[in-house]
Amino acid sequence: MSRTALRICPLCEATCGLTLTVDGSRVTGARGDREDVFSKGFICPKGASFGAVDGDPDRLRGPLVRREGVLREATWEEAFDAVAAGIRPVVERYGPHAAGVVLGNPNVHTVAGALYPPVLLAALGTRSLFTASTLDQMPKHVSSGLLFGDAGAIPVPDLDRTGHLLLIGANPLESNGSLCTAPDFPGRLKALKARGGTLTVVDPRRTRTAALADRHLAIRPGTDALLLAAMAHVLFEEGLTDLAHLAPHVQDVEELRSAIRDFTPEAVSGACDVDADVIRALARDLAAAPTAAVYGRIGSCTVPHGTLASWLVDVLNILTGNLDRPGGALFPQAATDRPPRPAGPGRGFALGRWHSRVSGHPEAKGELPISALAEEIDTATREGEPIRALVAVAANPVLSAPDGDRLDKALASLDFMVSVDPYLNETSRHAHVVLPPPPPAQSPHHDFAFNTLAVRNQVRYTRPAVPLEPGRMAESEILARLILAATGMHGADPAAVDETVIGQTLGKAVKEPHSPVHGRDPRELAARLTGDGGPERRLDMMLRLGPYGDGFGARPDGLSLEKLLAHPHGVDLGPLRPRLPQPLKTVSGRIELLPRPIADDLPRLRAALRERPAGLVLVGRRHLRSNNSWMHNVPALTGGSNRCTLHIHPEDAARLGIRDGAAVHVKGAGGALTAPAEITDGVRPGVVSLPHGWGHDRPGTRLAHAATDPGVNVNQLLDGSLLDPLSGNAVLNGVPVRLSPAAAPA
Ligand SMILES: Nc1nc2c(c(=O)[nH]1)N[C@H]1C(S)=C(S)[C@@H](COP(=O)(O)OP(=O)(O)OC[C@H]3O[C@@H](n4cnc5c(=O)[nH]c(N)nc54)[C@H](O)[C@@H]3O)O[C@H]1N2
Ligand SMILES: Nc1nc2c(c(=O)[nH]1)N[C@H]1C(S)=C(S)[C@@H](COP(=O)(O)OP(=O)(O)OC[C@H]3O[C@@H](n4cnc5c(=O)[nH]c(N)nc54)[C@H](O)[C@@H]3O)O[C@H]1N2
Ligand code: SF4
Ligand SMILES: [Mo]
Repeated sequence: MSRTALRICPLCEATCGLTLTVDGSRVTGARGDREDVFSKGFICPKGASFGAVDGDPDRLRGPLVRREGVLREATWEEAFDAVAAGIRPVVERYGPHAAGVVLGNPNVHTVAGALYPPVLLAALGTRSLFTASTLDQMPKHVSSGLLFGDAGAIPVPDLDRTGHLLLIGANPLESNGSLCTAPDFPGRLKALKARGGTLTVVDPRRTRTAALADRHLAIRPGTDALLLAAMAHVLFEEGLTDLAHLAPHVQDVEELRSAIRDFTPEAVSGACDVDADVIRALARDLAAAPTAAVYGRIGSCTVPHGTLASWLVDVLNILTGNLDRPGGALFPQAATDRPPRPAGPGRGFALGRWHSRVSGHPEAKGELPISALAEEIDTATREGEPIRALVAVAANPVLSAPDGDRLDKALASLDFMVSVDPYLNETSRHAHVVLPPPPPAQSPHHDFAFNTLAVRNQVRYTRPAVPLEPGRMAESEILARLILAATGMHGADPAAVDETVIGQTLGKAVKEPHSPVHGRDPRELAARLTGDGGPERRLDMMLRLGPYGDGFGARPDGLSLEKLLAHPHGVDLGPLRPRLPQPLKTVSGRIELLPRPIADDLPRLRAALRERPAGLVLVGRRHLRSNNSWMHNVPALTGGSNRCTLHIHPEDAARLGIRDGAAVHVKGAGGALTAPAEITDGVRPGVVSLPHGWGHDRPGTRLAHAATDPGVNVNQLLDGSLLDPLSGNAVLNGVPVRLSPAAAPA
């Protein structure tokens, strides 16, 4: 007997509602939920393969513990015993920073990943935190921190209402969007065009997104900050700035004008490979559009000037009065956000409060660059102890971060490592303990992270579509037990972790004058929480304290878990609304348009005007049926055009004597690899492209299908030394490489 169940898709940032068909504990089908308040039935090929992803036979069914060097099946009790025995001695002997934590991308796609890692970090007290953010959007956090005083305040393009979208280094027709949660991003772009709006795409590749655009600029990789600075320059020079409603909230406009004086279109044109006339036209069109949004993503972040480019994206939105207005770029307000505090000066955003031990990289947002993880493990210094124990949750840095071969060796040298991961893969194979979470159908879902980045305010929650199979443990319980084991409380009741958080949060809330529960008794509030277990009680608490919440009775129409459960397809909270100045937490209480660290980094950008390395540079690409490093094990999602090939322009191929399909030797600073050439004018001359997340040929993994067509690890071409200095973000795009035809077939 089959039945249906709702489940929000966790496989990308679009957060589509799915209707699953379930047979026993097996998911046999997935279609778009037409009643979902946000996704309205949209689904992509990955979502449609939810059942295959969920039911992958290579998913681990129970914990593994290393005994005499070999990972063997064990009980949960043995596994957590081993965690406590592995981590505690390291922390006690060498201090908390000798225990590192690595958090990977899927943490933003699970309830457990949102609720427990912050507790783990606070309890452990380690500064050795490395996450996928420094392979991704850390530049945006830093620019938001500096501009708005809050690293989490990221403006989102108002896709459904804008008249003009300038899209930089993003390919939502493959990625389905990022830092802009929008189910059916492709449909929303088509709707923009249908209502007479314009779409401009800046990308060295002619992507499917670029093909949809009114104008496509095949920029030279890594030079977007120059292009955007020149656009800002034109706005000033031609008197096209108009801060409009923003004027009372912005400072340092004149300082900005003089700081970017020398970034003229003529000066940047040669570096960017974009005509000065075109840059002027881009700036004029942006200023003339009734509403417009500039939006930058991976291609604008994972480059040497990632923070400057991210800053300039918002600078352009501000100078044209498009920030915080309908049709421009707005700050979403999620249902689980903290209750909005009254507007006014805040504490501001600090960078570099501590530095990495080996290379002295500044922390950003409490994190060290993941590019430095290997050296923080394998290099002893006088400054302190290397990392000797590692907790990895949903992370595969051996493939996703630079120089996986070095990291591979470093991980093998650890005293202890635990991976919370459903797979035995390139990274988790080094663990002494592997704790596998259940498949997604057996987990609840709520998008704590992506609702703060969504193009429409809405809230949805789905309970597990399938009950936990015998022997499985919910990921929330795994993480709660891991926290206890790592912090000297091994064996305590995991529910205590949630109850402690609830007690602390409510205790704080009742003291805040702007909180809806100001002055009440936290124990009385805790007793009112509903929900099946700790994570649901915490969700209930956040909803009720939040901006749309019922305030524990203060606003009876407001949100609570109970109300959300009564609306299984979600609750629509309306279009994005202007919110300034409330989100600002800068020391001045205003938007600080030219923050000191940014001004100090401009000379480096100026130097880039004159640098034009000869030779080819490498960029990445994504495929609709992939997801970073962990979906190549699902037969339905691999093959066809989803292959690890080197895209190369016909002119470059001819010059180098490379034939289509032939093996090419690619050499970078961190290593070399051989991949088959795919000759295509989809990539501009001077640029080659390889996707990331491949290279599934290491021993000791359990990824049977992925191993049949392993591909190569593009990140082996990097040595980890190329970073955006302000954010510590890895440079993954615009990397110099040398090519030659390979002797043997790829
Ligand atoms: N060259 C190059 N490199 C890149 C990029 C690029 O564009 N180019 N992109 C970068 C970006 S944007 C990112 S975000 C990173 C991603 O890099 P990572 O953060 O390493 O993420 P994934 O590669 O997706 O690997 C996720 C891991 O989580 C596991 N996992 C899957 N589902 C779950 C779950 O529900 N719970 C738990 N606990 N684990 C789970 C998977 O088995 C896998 O081991 O890669 C980066 N690397
Ligand atoms: N199908 C699929 N979807 C995904 C993922 C996936 O792996 N597969 N990963 C998810 C994750 S973790 C993320 S962060 C998002 C990322 O979402 P997007 O940012 O949309 O990622 P990409 O599709 O890699 O698009 C980046 C584009 O930047 C271009 N580019 C490279 N260098 C430069 C440059 O210097 N300047 C400019 N202007 N462009 C440049 C590349 O050619 C590429 O087309 O996607 C998410 N969604
Ligand atoms: S677009 Fe993303 S969230 Fe929607 S079905 Fe596809 S993978 Fe899932
Ligand atoms: Mo990402």
